[in-house]
This record gives sequence, C-alpha cells and structure tokens, in this order.
Amino acid sequence: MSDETNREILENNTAVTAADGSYDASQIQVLEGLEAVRKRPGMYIGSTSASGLHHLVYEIVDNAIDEALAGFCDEVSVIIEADGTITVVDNGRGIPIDTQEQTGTSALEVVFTVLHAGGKFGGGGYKVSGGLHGVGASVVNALSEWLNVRVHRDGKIHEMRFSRGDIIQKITVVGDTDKSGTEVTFKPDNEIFDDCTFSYETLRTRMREQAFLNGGLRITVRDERDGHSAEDTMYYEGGIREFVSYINRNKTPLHENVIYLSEARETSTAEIALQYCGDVYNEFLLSFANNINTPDGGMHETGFKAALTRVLNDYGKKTNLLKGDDKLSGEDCREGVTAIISVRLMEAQFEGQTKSKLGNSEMRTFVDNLISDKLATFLEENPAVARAILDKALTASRAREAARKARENIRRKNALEGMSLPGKLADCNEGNPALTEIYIVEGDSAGGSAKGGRDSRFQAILPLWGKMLNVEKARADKVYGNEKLTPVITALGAGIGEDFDESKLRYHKVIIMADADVDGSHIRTLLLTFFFRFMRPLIEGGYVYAAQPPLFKLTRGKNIRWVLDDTELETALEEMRGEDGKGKVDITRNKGLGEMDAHELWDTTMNPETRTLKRIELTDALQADEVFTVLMGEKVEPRKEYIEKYAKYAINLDM
Ligand code: 28F
Repeated sequence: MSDETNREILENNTAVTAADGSYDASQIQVLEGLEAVRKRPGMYIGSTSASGLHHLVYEIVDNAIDEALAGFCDEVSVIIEADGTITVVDNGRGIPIDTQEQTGTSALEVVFTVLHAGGKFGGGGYKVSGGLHGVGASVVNALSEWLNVRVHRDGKIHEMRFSRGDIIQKITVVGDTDKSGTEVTFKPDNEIFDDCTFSYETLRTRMREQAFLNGGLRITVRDERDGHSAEDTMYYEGGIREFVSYINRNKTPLHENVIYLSEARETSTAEIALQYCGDVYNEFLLSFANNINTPDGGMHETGFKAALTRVLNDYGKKTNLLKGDDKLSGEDCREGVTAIISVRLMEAQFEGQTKSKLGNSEMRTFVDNLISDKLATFLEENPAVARAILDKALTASRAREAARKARENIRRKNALEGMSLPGKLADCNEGNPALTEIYIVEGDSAGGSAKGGRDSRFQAILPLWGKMLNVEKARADKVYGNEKLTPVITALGAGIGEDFDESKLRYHKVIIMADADVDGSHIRTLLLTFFFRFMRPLIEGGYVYAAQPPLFKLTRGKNIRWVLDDTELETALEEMRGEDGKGKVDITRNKGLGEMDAHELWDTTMNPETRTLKRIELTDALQADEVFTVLMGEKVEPRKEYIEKYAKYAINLDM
C-alpha cells in the first residue's frame, strides 16, 4: 500500500469500504499494518538480505505445512519459475473464500492483508507452525511487487491478486477444478530486496529439514530457470527418526534402531529421536519448536538433557553397572549421541538476540516427563541397547576422570621439578625461545644425521620412532599418558588442551621433518592432527613448519646436486650438463632423509640460508584433520571415496 494512497484515503475519508459501506478500524489496521511492514521489513523477516528473501518462501510454505499438520494436506511443491518468481502449492482444503458477515471480507483476504492473520494468533487455533514466528502471509504480500493466490475449492478456482499489499483484483472465479488446495505465486519487491535471486540449494536444504520434521509430508522443490533445471522430492515416512539416520549415515551406530519417543497433549506435542554412535566422542543435538530450529536451545533442550542424565544414572544404579558413588555427568551421557527434539505448542515464545531459544517453561517439564517415563521403559525393554549406551557413558566418564588426573599430574610435575626433558631430545644451547627451533624428525636414522648436521647453538632435534598414536580415536586421557606423544609435549613445554600456554613454548619454530613419501606424509598428518586438536594456538600462532627436503638427486661423476622440486629440476640439469650440454647426468628421486649425509642434510634442509620451510596454516592443519578423519576413521566407505577422488593427485594425499 503506497503512502499517498493511504493519505488520500485517510484525508478524503473515501475508503476501502466493507460490504455495508462503512469504513472501519479494521481497514485502517490493514493499511497501517502493511505500511509498517514495508517501512521496517527487518522487524518482520529479520533482514532484507538473502536470508530475508528466503524467509518469504518459508512463510508461505509454513501455511501449507500447517494445513498438513491439520491433517488435510500431504503434498507441497515449491517452484522457482522460469522468470525467477516463486510458486508454492499445497493439496489442502484451500483457504476459505466465503465472505464473513461482520467484516464483509473473506478468510482469503484476511490471510493476505491482516498482519498475524490466519489462526496463528488466537482465533483459528489450528496453526502451530512457526515460519518467522508466525508473521503470516500478509508480510510476504506487503513485500511483494505482486502476489497471486489461487484457491481450488468447491469445484472452482478462485483467484485474488495483490500488488505491494494492495488488492488489485478481488476474488474472481477463473476456472473449474476437481482438486482442492492453495497456490501462491509472488514476485519479491526489488524496492525492498537488493537481490531477488533465489538459491535452489538453500530452498532444497530447508525443505529437506521440513520433510524430516513433518514425516509423511511429500515436499517437492523444482527450479525452472533456464540453465538451472533441477528437481528434488523429499519424503520421510519416519520423520525425525530418518533425520537421525541421515545425520549418522557415515558413522557406526551403537544400536540398530533409532530410539523414538513422543507424546501429544491438548495444545502441544513433543517428539524425540536419538541414536548413539560408537566412533564419535561429541554430541549432536538439534532442537525445533513449531518447525523452527532453536540453535540456542531453551526449555525443551533443558528438559531433554536433565531427564537423559537422570534416566541413565538411575538405570546404571538399578542394574549395578554404576558402582557405589559412580555418577555420570551430562556430557558423559551425551557423548556420541545424535538427537533431534521437535516440539509444537500454541504460543511459542522465542527468546534471545536471534530469537532462537525456546522460553516456554512448561516445555521443560513436558519433555522431562516424556523422557523420564518413556526412555526408562525403553531401556527396561531393551537391555542390550541399554547396556551398550551405559558402557559408552561409563567409558566417557572414566576417560574424563583419567584426563583430569593426567592433567593434574602434569600440572604437579610441572609445578614440582619442571618437566624432565625427554632422553631422545638433543637440545640446543640458546635459551631464548624466539631464537631457537626444534626439528621433529621421523625415525632414528634421520634423527642421527639431523643431530650431526644441525647448528646446536639454536637447533634442537627430537627423533620420533614408530607410528604416532592414532589421536583420531583417542580421548584426552590417552594423549596425556601416551609415551609417543609425551616427548613432544614435554619438549615443547607449553602443555596441551586447555592447559596450553604459549608463553611457555621452548622453541618458536617447530619444524616437522619427514620423508616425502607416503610414510612421511602419514607422520606429518598425524602430527598436524595432534597439534590441530590439542595445541591449536601453536598453529594459529604460525609456529609450525614443514621442512622441505630435496625431491631429486642429480649425479654426474663425483658431482652430486640436490634439487628441491621439479620447478628447479630443468635449470639444475642444464647447469650440470655443462656448456656443451652433453654431460650425462643421473636423476634419482630422493628416497628419504637417510639418503643424505649430515652435511647434505644441513645444506639442503636445515641451513636457514639455503633451506626452504613451509609455514603450516590453519587450513593445512584443518585439511590434515579432515584427511585424518576420513583415512583413520572407522568407516571404510568415505575412505574409499576419498582415495578414489584424490588418487589421481597423489601429491594431495601428501598434503
Ligand atoms: C501455498 C500456501 O496457505 N495453505 C493454506 C489453508 C486452509 C484453511 C485456512 C489456509 C481459518 C480462518 C484463518 C480451510 N478450510 N498454502 C496455504 N490452507 N488457511 S492457508 O484457513 C484460514 C484460517 O482464518 C482452512 C477450513 N479451515 C481452514
């Protein structure tokens, strides 16, 4: 509704009139309401950026999903039309078009012109879904250059058209139909949105989530823009059970079937789906209220966590799995769990800065009671599953306890006689860490020539032996006590995890020197993953480097030359062949550090004047971590995929 139209109406008092010709408060409310939306769109859809644009679609889809929740619709389609506009269709009853006596308007008109219309607030009572907290279709209408709605109902197709909230065509029968449902097409207003381009991927991802949350509802997303054509249909009979299975698809579940608990009450429902996995140590919890994701949690999550901890502890005590004063903490009970909590309620209160925390306290007791009753029963009826879950929680608890003790005794040791440096460490003379560097070398032979070649004034050598602990599978307690990693921790002197103290670092260059073969790449990946997971500031601070030993050895008679990589190979060859270019030069690939004597190692790889060091960025370590997780994780499938995908760039496997 444009401003002058409003002013004109208000001044001349001619009006948007109701059937009986009166001009009443409700019309003014409509005008002011939609005008307010256009003045401050961010108040209603969060922003006018891409996320606000896509919220327009979610609002309309939300109304269709309400119709599904009411039990009258089982298919929704979202189409990005060839011209970039959006159409949403449902096969529900169709919005009522009969005119209400007292207001002279139809429910159809109300839904698209009155703010907070459509039973989301008070009245209708059947809408419990959320959209952007129920601002309804009228906001979409106000922010659309045009919007058409077609209702298939009672054998006729009834159409109404709007522009920026103004009615430009009252309800008109435009055809016959043997179907029922509602179809809305709209073009976002480019006076409001700087970019009106919809993202298929964004819509598909959100619709997949909605299909999981509304089991049995078939949602189709289609892109008809030229060059984009795509179509996906999402349908999950099992609802949030299948959501959990989808999230766990690359993991190893502890128990075959997803645990599903639900309860329906007068004006609210709660559903929980959960499944533990043996090969993960973190918790994955997603919660929703009225189909809206609540990343900041709130009362439903609080109820879930409290009840889960209580039920597992009670079961542990009753079955004697928990001895004496053993007590599982909340995080012990949630280690390895994937859980989806979905609640629906009438007057959902969303709190916090980003309105993503559920405030209704009655939902805490509702979910708590649901879990306390039904999970306890499930455990009684499924002792094998219960046992597996308890064992996982118990292990987590003991590991946490061991980590605490290990941390304690490292602190005590530090406090008492300071860390005894590892026997294998060949330390340097310089005391100022800013001037010193430590080479972590794979294997004793390389370690030997590194010790021989180094400048002991400022270079320390720490030879590592054998394969590093597979930290992907280890919790903190294993790392603290591990005899292969402890030398690294004590040599660096800065501790690990939350104890890491950069000011205690004994060297400001930590150089990983490993062979350029797969073994070397393995030890480098393991070390980077260890640093990434337990000494992240070391990487963030730019202290970590990878030595770059020469890849090629050129030999002509007595003359030997080491070449860093293939970029320098050509020039080095020409120089060695001499002026006539006839000299025979042998090229061999450097098999490993052990091939070089101490002098060569110094000259090519350790001498600050002539060496090349690669500083490790966080991305390198992150990639190492991902490579590590895939290559070292339990699942064979992702590893196979990764190797197939990267095999042709063998070098990438070498990080
Ligand atoms: C593509 C978007 O908006 N679908 C909708 C309905 C159905 C009814 C309804 C909607 C009741 C009084 C507010 C039909 N028959 N899809 C949609 N489908 N709204 S929105 O009623 C409107 C509310 O005013 C409906 C009987 N009861 C309700």
